[in-house]
Amino acid sequence: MVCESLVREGVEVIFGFPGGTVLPLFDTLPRYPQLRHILVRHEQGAAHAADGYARATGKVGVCIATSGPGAANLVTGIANAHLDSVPIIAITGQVARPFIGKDAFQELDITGITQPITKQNYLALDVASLPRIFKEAFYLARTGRPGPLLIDIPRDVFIDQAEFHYPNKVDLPGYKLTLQGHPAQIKKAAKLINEAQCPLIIAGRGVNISTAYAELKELAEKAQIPVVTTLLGISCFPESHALSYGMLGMHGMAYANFAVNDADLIIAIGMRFDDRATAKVSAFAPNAKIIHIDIDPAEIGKNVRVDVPIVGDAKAVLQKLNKQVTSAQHIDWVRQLDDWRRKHLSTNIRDTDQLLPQYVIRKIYEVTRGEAIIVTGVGQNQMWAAQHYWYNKPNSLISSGGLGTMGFELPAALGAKIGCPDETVWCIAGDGGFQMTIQELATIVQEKAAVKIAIMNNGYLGMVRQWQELFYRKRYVATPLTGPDFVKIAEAYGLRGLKVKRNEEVVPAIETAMAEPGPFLIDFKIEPEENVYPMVPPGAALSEVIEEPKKEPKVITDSAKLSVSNI
Ligand SMILES: Cc1ncc(C[n+]2csc(CCOP(=O)(O)OP(=O)(O)O)c2C)c(N)n1
Ligand SMILES: [Mg+2]
Repeated sequence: MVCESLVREGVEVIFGFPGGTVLPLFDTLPRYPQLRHILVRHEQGAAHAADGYARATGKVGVCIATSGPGAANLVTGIANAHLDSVPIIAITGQVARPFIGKDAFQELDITGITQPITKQNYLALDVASLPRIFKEAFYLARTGRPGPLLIDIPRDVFIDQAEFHYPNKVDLPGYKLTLQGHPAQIKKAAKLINEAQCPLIIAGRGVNISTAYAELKELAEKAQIPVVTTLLGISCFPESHALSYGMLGMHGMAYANFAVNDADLIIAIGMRFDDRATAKVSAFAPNAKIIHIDIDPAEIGKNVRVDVPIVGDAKAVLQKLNKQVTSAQHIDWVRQLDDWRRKHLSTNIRDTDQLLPQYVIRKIYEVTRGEAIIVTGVGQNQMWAAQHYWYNKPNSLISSGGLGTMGFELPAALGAKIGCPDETVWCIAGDGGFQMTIQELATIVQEKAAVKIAIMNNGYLGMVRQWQELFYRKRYVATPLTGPDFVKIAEAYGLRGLKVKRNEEVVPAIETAMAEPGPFLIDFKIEPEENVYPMVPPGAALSEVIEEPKKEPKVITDSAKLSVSNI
């Protein structure tokens, strides 16, 4: 029933790891050759791979784990998908029904544990309910605001029998979708847009999810509205476009942050005003009215005041909104932004003999001609990848935004490559994050997934070290980090690798990686204490962005200031 349901839902790939309670399911898998099972080396890798697969393809990612420790190992990956609205379905084994509640061997209340981090979860106590549960779960994963679901199946349910009836539709009276946007709200929004002198679009992951690329472009071009994006909104609007002003937020472009500060109208589309994007909320967009388009009504007014909320799917709402927006120029406003951009070139790279991570990322951009899917870790490497690769292809950045999960990079890159075998997939890893899920190199080799890996090896938990440098008087507690010889590690796992220490080696190494038919690893020994700039210090407003390293860094001793913005 499980396999049959997966096939009916069009599933082609499952990332999993077996164990006692899911053995009956694994035993059935060979009868379903349509379902490609990929054996990961740790269940966290299965969840992240399903996540990367889902983000890259727009399909639902599926992962399987056994009860107890297997299910527990999925939790970080499920939480990660929850925070970034990624549709994945996790199937877990559970102890047999008579043992539930007895602390049986490998029993864990995984539905209890994942209740706050799933869109919905199920404990399937009746075999006949399985088709309905699967139908519902896939429907919920795909519709509205996507998210993770978990289906927990006791071992004896797997081996029970019932007739299989796959429902044609779901019956979920409590699940109401608002997709079209209220016409009166759309009218109000159009009026504000038509009257604005300094309008600014902030586009988030919702635009990527709803594939509202053409609609966003039409709005921006028709009314000449500059566009900035959140981290997860990157690539929903071509960064080469004259109206693109990059990413906003803590490590966003200075000119993007200035634009938010001076705008008289913010049109926020499919973004949730995360604190890394808004910085100090009370000082966010002080001069602007705010239109917020989001599919999830719970996001409206959650973090910032909103003048015109529109609940709906970004694509559907923009289609209607565009009809009511009149053509405009906003010449002075656009000129002002261009002026800021000229004076505050946030993507400048120092000319130096040192191997700078920004330079490495820029060269990956140049060699791949901006056509790769980039999957990042978390920390400095992530911010450099966001800033110095220019994303012109829709949906080409995969990154852990909401949860900020180190170790996401390698398994998510595997998932993206499995889902998009014809695309070039580069994994930009931190030396810390890479060591958290390094074991998935074995999966990559076993599956012949040609992932290209670039480790930004600074010998530090770099982003935390940067905070210690700036805010804790350079006390580098627990951030210096040794690692193995990553090239030897690669070879031991069965893929080729190169170590790069000098600028002139960068491009040849990237080209070698690209020419290799299989996976390839490059260990870039980057400048250890390079920092990410621009930076809006924790607690500061977007307009207080620091562009250059200060000689005497301001030390924040007030721990309350840090508490809202933990790394
Ligand atoms: C699982 C997890 N643990 C801890 C953190 C806190 N954290 C954020 S960035 C960072 C440093 C990451 O180091 P590395 O992977 O080497 O990347 P770098 O910043 O050096 O590029 C840490 C520890 C996290 N985000 N995720
Ligand atoms: Mg590091």
